[in-house]
Amino acid sequence: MESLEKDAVWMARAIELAELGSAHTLPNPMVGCVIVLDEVMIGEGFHEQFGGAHAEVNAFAQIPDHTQEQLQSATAYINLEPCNCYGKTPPCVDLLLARNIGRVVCAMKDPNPNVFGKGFERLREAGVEVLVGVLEKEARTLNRKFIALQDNLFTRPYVTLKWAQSVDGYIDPEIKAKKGRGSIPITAMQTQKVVHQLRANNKAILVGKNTVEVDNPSLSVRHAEGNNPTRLIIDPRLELDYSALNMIREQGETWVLCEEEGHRGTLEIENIKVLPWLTTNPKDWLKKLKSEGIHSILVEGGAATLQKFLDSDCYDDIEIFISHEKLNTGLKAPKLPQTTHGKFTEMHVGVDVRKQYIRQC
Ligand code: AOF
Ligand code: ZN
Repeated sequence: MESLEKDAVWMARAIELAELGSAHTLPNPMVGCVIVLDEVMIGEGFHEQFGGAHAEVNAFAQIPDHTQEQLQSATAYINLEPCNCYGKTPPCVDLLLARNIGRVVCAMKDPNPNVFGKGFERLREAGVEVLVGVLEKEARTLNRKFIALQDNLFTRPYVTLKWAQSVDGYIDPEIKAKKGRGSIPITAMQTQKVVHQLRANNKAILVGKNTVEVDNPSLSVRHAEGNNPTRLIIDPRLELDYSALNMIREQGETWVLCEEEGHRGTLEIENIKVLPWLTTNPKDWLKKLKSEGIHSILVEGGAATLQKFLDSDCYDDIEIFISHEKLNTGLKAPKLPQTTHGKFTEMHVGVDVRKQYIRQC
């Protein structure tokens, strides 16, 4: 195998490890690190949670017995440039230099302005061989939410639109489903696991008033590992009966977005925050949500809410889960913008198909 191919194999492992932190690292990046000596992995680790040890620290913790001399011949594979500054943890560049690593291979530069190339610079100045750009596209895709967070021009949260539909394009067997019916999943259990992982990987989950009325969903993370996202409900005139909602009995917060004129004083229900920010253009109130720490949102429905996000160009990723069964009639799935046509990738999830559109970064 050529050396670049070998580098790509180890980097793929670093990316795989990094992804294990998907539900716990944001707003930090997902980072994995693999240390290799004579073509053998001698230590590996990942950034497990926000505020916790960085990937490099966890990887080096596995190799206490190797001498400085041995590590001079070793390579550290990291999917992100090592940090050179103090945040909640000390600089990883200091650790790499203290352990006398000979070579560092990274997938991408850290877009955090406090790092942004300075980590590479310090390593090179100290005589470490540095190679940047191995599996860069994959690494950028993995950390697309983190990249957006570092971009001052990206003023709203990262938005993922998600829905499930039948193979003939319906998201519900009924056009106007009855109140309190409860949701009937269109897709299979394996898809539910993927969807729950998406929930855990986002700071908030958003649904419209109709979905709440019809499904009374709990919007919790049950079939994957991770915390419940903050629940955001769009209820322009505050018409829902909040005390009857299943979600308020779940761990985590519920926030309601209403119009200024729909606001009728503070709701006296524990854990519910009322935000009278709703306007016709989601861009305005999304910006406000971001300033409240909502850096990423999974929009789960219903059709009208999803269409609103599509039509106002407020989306980054689109996740469509398609069952193999036909419904023949019912509520049509949202209409995709022309610009997304031909840009979806398809993969099987058990008996269902996952169609994914990802923002270029
Ligand atoms: C790395 N390895 O595993 C991660 C890095 O507050 P702190 O100390 O956790 O630092 C957060 C910043 O460090 C984050 O914004 C990003 O620039 C970098 N993340 N760097 O070398 C890691 N998670
Ligand atoms: Zn670090």
